[in-house]
Amino acid sequence: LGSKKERTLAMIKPDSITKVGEIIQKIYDANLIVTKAKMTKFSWKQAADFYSEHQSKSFFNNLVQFMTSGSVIAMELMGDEAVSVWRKLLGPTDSSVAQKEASTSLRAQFGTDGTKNAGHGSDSLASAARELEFFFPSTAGHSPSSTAKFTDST
Ligand code: DGI
Repeated sequence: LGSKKERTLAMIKPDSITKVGEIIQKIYDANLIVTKAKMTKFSWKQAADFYSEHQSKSFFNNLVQFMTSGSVIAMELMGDEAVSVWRKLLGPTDSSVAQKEASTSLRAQFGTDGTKNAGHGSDSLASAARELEFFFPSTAGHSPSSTAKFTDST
């Protein structure tokens, strides 16, 4: 009754890859479940495509540099209000801001600053659909060809 099951795209960024155990524990503690997972490494183009909405920003190059600096783990999370629950677990975008908050978030615990901030979470259901398709493309064969897809380079 009243539950709103959602899916969202969560990503553990390169600075927090060694914290995967603690992060997945927090996901389950928050009553979300991991329904898909993939450990991979972004090429420059894949990271730039994933963050294309920020391409005109001053921090864009730093962001892509960081996102390609090591492995990431992309996950599909499912549960009630998964989009906002995961964003709340992450905390504020800037880890130094997160560290000043009373409640402990993943970015407060594992992030460093505005760029190295431990994780990513889709900010809406529409973003979640797009970002899940990026990492976990559907095999139905009707997805838009203009959308950059994540494919392993191995
Ligand atoms: O959804 P978020 O990751 O919380 O935030 P966002 O979609 O606005 O930005 C995406 C990423 O870009 C963010 O995780 C880190 C980087 N970023 C955003 N704003 C800034 C930034 N990096 C720096 N250095 N400075 C910023 O103001």
